[in-house]
Amino acid sequence: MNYIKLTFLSACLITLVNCKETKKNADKAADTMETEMENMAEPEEMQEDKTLALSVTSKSDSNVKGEVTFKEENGEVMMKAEFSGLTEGDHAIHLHETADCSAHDGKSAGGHWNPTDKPHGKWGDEAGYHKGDIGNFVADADGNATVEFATEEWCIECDDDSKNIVGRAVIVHKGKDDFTSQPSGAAGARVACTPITK
Ligand SMILES: [Cu+2]
Ligand SMILES: [Zn+2]
Repeated sequence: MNYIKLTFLSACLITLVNCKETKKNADKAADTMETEMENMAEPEEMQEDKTLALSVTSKSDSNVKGEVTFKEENGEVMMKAEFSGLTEGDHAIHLHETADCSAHDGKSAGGHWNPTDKPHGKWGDEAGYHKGDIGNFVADADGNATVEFATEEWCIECDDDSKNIVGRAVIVHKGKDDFTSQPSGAAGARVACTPITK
């Protein structure tokens, strides 16, 4: 008796699974495009250690908030930053030499990151520039700004100290970089900071 019951139950179960399988196959066909796209995304996901997502801390009594992401791909590092709480107008953004944002005024991050011992300047200038001299950006009337920057002169955790941005800090200034004043462009107080760490 028990054996018969069990057999019947098994038959039901198999039917159920079969039904499920058929439905699964139909779904699979419909989702072919999606599956293909997922497969294509896989190699990129394997490089996840080459992406840094950082949140800035407000400094010097500012209300600045924001996120900065760095992503290395094919020998290029792309930075994307989004800030809020800024004063309207121009602001300088640099990489400073030390991943330490502990000081109230952000001075613990040190001077501009300058591994190649060049004068301060505008990025790409023949007269020289620091590897941290990203430049200026504009905040809108609401105090929001998006900054995008990409360069092959940086890397994320490579062996070349003149390129590795890990261990540095991102600093946003109250004012504008004049690209000439030494050693840091006279951009004023440091209003946001984040250490670049893994
Ligand atoms: Cu700076
Ligand atoms: Zn500089």
